[in-house]
Amino acid sequence: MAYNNKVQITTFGRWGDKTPDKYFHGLLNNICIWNRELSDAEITAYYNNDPSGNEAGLVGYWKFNEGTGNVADNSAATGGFAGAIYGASWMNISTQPDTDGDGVADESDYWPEDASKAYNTVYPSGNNFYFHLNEDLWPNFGDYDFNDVILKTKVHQYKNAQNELVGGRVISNVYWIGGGIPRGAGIEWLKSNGTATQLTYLPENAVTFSEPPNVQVDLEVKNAVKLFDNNLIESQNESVDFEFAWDNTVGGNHLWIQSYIYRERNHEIHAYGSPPTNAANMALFGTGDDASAVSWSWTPGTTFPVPSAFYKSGTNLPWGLEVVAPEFWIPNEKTEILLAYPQFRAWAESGGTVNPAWYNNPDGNYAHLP
Ligand SMILES: [Ca+2]
Ligand SMILES: [Ca+2]
Ligand SMILES: [Ca+2]
Ligand SMILES: [Ca+2]
Repeated sequence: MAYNNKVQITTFGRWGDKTPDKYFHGLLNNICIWNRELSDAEITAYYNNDPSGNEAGLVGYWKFNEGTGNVADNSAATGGFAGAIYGASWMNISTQPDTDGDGVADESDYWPEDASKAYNTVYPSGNNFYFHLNEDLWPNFGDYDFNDVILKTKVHQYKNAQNELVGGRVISNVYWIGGGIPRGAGIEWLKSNGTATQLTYLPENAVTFSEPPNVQVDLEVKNAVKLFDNNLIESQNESVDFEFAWDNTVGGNHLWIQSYIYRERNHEIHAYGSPPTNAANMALFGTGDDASAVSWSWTPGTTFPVPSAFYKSGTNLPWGLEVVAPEFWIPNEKTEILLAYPQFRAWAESGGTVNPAWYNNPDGNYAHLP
């Protein structure tokens, strides 16, 4: 890849858009930028031996040998482009213990005695949670109070010293139960293209799970678990906490998780645009108020764009939603979410472009905290 000399700012260890959770959790050293394509032989040579700095085409070479201060000098002979350091700290790897020998110093290693794992990233970041809201009367709107099952969740992603995804952890709490029907909840794992605009079905056992109480591998669906099976309505305030292992040779380094509830096992309700699992009763789609597609393929390797054509009404209203926030005001029982959140309808019907922060503006006459 040729170096683009029109780039205004180049950032290492962080996405350029400054989103706070998009940081590289690891060590950076000897970063080179070349303005020409390297041959395979050159790549091998520079993998084994650092460049001297005056090689043809080497325009950026940050060795990070300063060891102190806020500037990383460019050691390429062409000079210029000293780097300003923000929010990173220096580490002298020659003096840092690395107990498990995975190449990540103990101080930076979330598992200093386990060479298979090094970094843990928690989503969503900070004091935010995923809130998964569900209306259990799909395919009809019914009371449309959207409070029948609300799960509050954090997802951890584990990476190894090579920054490859190797597993993670799900901690999910039953934040609210506002309906008597639901029997269980589920989570299905898919491969993502990294921006979650394209998802891919994985072959069996690409993801494997621990099964503490209230968590069971779903034998009908590949790479999925059942939570609180047959016991969801008695489980308010209860939590599940389990780990999963991810085979990155099959699934790559980006995952996507979709949560859903079910009434009878084949009556599934998913978030807007998420497809049903292969255990769902497809005859329900396109009935009542639902205007979804009516057929689908779950073959491993099948890739599809999201949002897909499922779980939406003719005017784009959903039956399941994901909100990222520190807390969520619950629509009062039998009160339409359209009343509890005055900005909701315009948000949903616009496809999410209008009122993107609708969930921060409940009407306290029609909504409450738990
Ligand atoms: Ca280590
Ligand atoms: Ca480790
Ligand atoms: Ca309801
Ligand atoms: Ca309800």
